[in-house]
Amino acid sequence: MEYFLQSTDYVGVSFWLVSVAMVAATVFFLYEGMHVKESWRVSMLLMGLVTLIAGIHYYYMRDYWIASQESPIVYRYIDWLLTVPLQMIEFYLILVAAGLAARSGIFWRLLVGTLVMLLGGYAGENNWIHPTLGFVIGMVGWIYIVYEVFRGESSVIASKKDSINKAFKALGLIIVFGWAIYPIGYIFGLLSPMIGMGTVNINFLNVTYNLADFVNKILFGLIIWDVARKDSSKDLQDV
Ligand SMILES: *C/C=C(C)/C=C/C=C(C)/C=C/C1=C(C)CCCC1(C)C
Repeated sequence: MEYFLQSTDYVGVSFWLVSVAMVAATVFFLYEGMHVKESWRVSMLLMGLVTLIAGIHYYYMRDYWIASQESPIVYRYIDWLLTVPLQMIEFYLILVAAGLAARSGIFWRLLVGTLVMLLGGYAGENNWIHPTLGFVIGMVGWIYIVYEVFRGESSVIASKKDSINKAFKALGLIIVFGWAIYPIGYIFGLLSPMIGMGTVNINFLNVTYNLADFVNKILFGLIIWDVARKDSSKDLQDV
């Protein structure tokens, strides 16, 4: 049982780095949110809330890991349960912020996909169901979200405005490639015995999840910040 971070604990170091990055990102998003045009402020505030919620959980996850050297499964999934839906709202909000007529059904469908994905993963990681089954259920939820973003109602609406379409596609790429880091962590961390790659490797699982959270919360927010900023300065030029 350790109380402090050890120099050999590279997983602990990754928890540490991400926890501090989340705090810094929160300050950045909240501050920058005050300087974009009004219709983008709620979007920027949401990004700040996502990194704030993640930051709080990371402080707990970090301590949990350092003390027990075990996966902080409950903290991790509570964090995801709160932050992923907030990011799904973002998809809906950027359409609204851009003045496009979007229906809230877009958000509700993305939420259903999120819940299926996270419940599958949670049940699998806790061994309530076979980890492989949990993985399959999680994949179904994820694929459904990808479908909605690229082929569903929201993508059709986004295509009506060029600048938004670009942002939508960029966020969509995060949902595909950034999010793919999570199942990679799950496969090589938890399913390794099933694919003949030795024993469960929670070091790999946690480092990979930590990297994924960094990309999918902070980079995701930076993309929105970039669109918001460009959309705001364009308006100033129009005046
Ligand atoms: C801020 C947190 C985010 C964006 C978390 C995203 C989590 C995922 C995309 C998790 C995906 C999973 C699968 C696609 C299958 C296996 C189980 C999961 C839950 C790790």
